[in-house]
Amino acid sequence: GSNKNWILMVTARSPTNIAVIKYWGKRDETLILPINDSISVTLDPEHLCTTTTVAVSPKFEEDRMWLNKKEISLSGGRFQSCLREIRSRGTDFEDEEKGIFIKKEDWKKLHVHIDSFNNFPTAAGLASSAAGFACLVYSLAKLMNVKEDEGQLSAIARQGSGSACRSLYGGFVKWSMGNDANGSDSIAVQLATEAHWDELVIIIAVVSSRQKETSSTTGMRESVETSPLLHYRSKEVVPKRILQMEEAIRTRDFPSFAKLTCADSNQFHATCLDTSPPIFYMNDTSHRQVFCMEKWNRSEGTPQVAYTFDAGPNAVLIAKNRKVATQLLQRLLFYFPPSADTELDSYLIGDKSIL
Ligand code: 2P0
Repeated sequence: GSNKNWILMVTARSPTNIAVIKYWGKRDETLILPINDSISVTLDPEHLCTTTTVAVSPKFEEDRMWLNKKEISLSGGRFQSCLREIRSRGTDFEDEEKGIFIKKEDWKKLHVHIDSFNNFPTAAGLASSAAGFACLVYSLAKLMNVKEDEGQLSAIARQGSGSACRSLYGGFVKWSMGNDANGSDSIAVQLATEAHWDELVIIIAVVSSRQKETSSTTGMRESVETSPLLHYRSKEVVPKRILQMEEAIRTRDFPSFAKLTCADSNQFHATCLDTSPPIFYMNDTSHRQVFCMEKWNRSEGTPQVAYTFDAGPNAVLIAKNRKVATQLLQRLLFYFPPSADTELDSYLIGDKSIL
């Protein structure tokens, strides 16, 4: 129709995810294809999530995006890949009552405005790109009436940020590295829903909210180029661990789950140290937390808590159940007490804190 006074909007929310078998290293940097499979747990959307509203209108003159209320550039290759892939899959849309008729080829000409915000401090290095790109791709797909399933959308989110493909699903998710050169089979699959193992409690102990010094993208490129351990890990270690982890999740075997999670986090950080120049993501507080959890698990005779660290010093602790989670919080407060300059409402408790 001739009505140019319309605006179509979609809002979506995506949680972040925490890898228990880590992704580290790409075989293709543009398509973001990894050198090994990975497995993650998607967090509850109440706590660490991105909310994105996407809008389209004939009045918009260019694609624009705001992140946490500040305008950011969309010129990066990763944003452009996601926008291009979604636009090319848009289908016809019509709302007769409002006089809106959009043909599938129109999506390539119409401009979008994107408004995104994180409900957690972006600076805290808590996997904001995973939730961000998952949410961007999902909301754009809904807006443009894209009919693809989550698996195919995950392959698009992957081109925004590797770990983002795993945030399209809740529960336990595997990102298969795939074989195709074009990445069509490098997608996420859900292993189990959140209801399958709902006794688990995840606690994130924020050790530092400072921005990490080496970005994941740069870090993994340097590891691929210089670390012999990374190549051994991706070929010899991860394939076996993926099978063991799938089995541990399927049977809700917490001791196996915890041993695999901790071992994989430690090996990931070992590959960082094996990189030249070495990359240090964990700090002294992180190391003390590992020591504390190992000691507790050993004294109980069977693991109570799994720990895992990403590209930063913050500990992600997974307790066997609510009772253990309560004991864990008590231990954290005892061994890592909040300092005097506590800022409770900004999640930051001095140098060592609890989210
Ligand atoms: C993971 N990390 O599996 C691993 C473990 C950090 C340590 O995925 O370059 O932001 O955008 O694909 O996904 C962080 O890397 O990197 C990450 P890109 P991404 O969660």
